Amino acid sequence: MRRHTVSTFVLMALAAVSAVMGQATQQVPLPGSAVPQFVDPLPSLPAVDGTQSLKLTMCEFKSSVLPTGTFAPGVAPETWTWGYIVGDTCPTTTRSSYLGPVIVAQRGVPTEITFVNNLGSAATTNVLAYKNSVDQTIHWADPLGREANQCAEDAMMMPGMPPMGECAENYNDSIPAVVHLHGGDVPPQLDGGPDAWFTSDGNYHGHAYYTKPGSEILGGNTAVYRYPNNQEMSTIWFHDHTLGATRLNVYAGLAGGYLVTDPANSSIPANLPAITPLVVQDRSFDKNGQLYFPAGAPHTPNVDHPYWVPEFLGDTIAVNGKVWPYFNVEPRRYRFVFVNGSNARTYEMYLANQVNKVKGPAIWQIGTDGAMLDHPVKIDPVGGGTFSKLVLMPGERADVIIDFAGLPPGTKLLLRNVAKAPYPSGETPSGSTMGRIMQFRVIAGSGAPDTSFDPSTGAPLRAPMVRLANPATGTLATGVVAQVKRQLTLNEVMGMPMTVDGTEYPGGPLEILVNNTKWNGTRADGTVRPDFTAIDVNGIVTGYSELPKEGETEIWEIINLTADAHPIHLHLVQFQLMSRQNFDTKKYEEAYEQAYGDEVVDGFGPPLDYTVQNADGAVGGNPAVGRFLRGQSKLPNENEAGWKDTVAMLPGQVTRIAVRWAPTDYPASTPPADAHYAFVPNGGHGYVWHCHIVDHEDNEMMRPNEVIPIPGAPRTYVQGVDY
Ligand SMILES: [Cu+2]
Repeated sequence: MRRHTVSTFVLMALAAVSAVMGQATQQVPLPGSAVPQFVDPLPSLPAVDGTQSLKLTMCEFKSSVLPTGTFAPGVAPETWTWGYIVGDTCPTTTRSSYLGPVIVAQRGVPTEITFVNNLGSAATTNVLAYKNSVDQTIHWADPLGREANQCAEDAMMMPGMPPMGECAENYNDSIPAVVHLHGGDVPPQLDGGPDAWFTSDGNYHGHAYYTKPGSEILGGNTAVYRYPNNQEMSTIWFHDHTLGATRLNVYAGLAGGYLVTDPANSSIPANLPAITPLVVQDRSFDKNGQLYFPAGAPHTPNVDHPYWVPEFLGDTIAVNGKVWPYFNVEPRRYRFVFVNGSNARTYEMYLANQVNKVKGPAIWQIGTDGAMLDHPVKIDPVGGGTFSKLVLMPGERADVIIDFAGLPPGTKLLLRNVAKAPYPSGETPSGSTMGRIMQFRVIAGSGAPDTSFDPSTGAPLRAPMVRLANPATGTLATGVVAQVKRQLTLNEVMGMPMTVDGTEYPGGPLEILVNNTKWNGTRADGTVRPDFTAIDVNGIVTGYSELPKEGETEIWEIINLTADAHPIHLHLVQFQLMSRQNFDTKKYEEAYEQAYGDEVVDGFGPPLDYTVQNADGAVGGNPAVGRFLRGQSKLPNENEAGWKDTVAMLPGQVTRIAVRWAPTDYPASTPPADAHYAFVPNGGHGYVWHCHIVDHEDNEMMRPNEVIPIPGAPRTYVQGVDY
């Protein structure tokens, strides 16, 4: 392994870095073990009517995130946060949650939302986690126009050398933000992609910024999006998606719920219990109760990126914006929608009695990211096996029913977490802290019979969903033909270790990539590979490699060459998991290096021509993985065998998904030329696909894709008219 000892020159630069870091507001971390549990109730997230036009303002305000008594007895601590506030007035009093509302939209009725960025400036923000942690050495939404990304390029050209000058400083100007509707079936202009950001002072915009024509008069800190809501009933959500800063904006609080209801679909039981959303997010705090991101206090510097950390893992767990809350339940059925809104933490969840440790009741999953399941799936902690825990990686949701019937009032249940972090082979969470998510307290019920939908009867939840994949065989469903197969890799790029003052620093991850390709698809010299398609969006050229055709079905085989699991998320579409299969990583990596000819060049794309099919008939520019596969294909877990927009891709495995670039409810036999969207799915910056570990997404584990529309397809949702 290459290793170098730094020169005096670099040591001086490092001293300069320390001096600059010293200017940041120092934060002393508060250990999670010092935070009291189950003191305050679960905040409820207000529902707002999405059949009317809405205004959501991004505001800075105080929330009572930490429990009462964390510092002084009986006093609720106050934490500076950001959030989406309904209306145009930012709160001046402390709120119970930083999270935005749950927008209840209706299928077929568009929701027009005016988003206003009122977050102010990084120079004056009270959210220290943001102020101290914006990293100018990663490719980010730099409002000061350094689109050439000099800091990032310097970091890449001189691996192992610490960034210098302004590259090592925190950002100090107007805060950029943009809103993405995660799981939303929306035109690309409304996707809220990473380059569609706009600043709070209205002066700076990413090159893919969009607002409804005619709304420019509202000012440059505003974007008006009119979502079509044509999709099936789904439990989606919205959150920030700013290039290279999403991890900080979401960490500060910019997320909310979005429910697409489908009252016209009479196959969905009418007696499902009302939804209680449960947004699970790990957080850390300083001794003043302020949000703490690891860069905010002395830490082992990553010399390549002074403030970015490969995976943020907090030491407390907040649900709906409150750390370790309790929730009172009557002995009857409840419907919860879990949202893993964490930066990097995976949860493996089950319920257990807090006193006698008896496991249960079971969690019945009734819906996945993008639609209802056909039948409820029982996740029984007593049963063992793969279905004993509800596993959610960042970005995933689960629509569930839990039946508390038969539990005596006074019973206390813990929602436990046993997922290792980083997932799946990191540290086991402590049973007294990160092994606990929240508490359910059983209180006396009314005694009236529970007439809500009973998942244990096995009754259907819907008319059977369209199947692209057959969950019993791990192959495409009968009658489904894939027009394209892609094999794409997940790669981690390691920095060079270095020695400073006799102390050895590991190089650490420099960036994490999909298909060994940078976000903008260009090489270090700014050129686009000949096998990529250069597209100019408002003067910025990006190299695209995924250009799927609307209506076509594709198989994506994602080859995970890293040591961690990654929740891979595709915008626009819901897809279906086909299977996962182990492969010989060592032998495949040898073939990969050989295909490169000499040494793999990090960030230069796949080793071979992307557009040429390999021996497995797959494009993507990678050696065929087929001959390196080992063992049987693993079928999806029953509760994953539905419409997903984010799915866990484990290390050492190839994960296969079936993606049709069309709405979910066209019959599987629909000819590609007829399976079209209501809008033209093309233009702007297109869509993106990425890892939903937000720290990874922020450091290049994301690629744009452009959908090629079906020519002449009828469109009922028209740009310039409807949005
Ligand atoms: Cu990742």
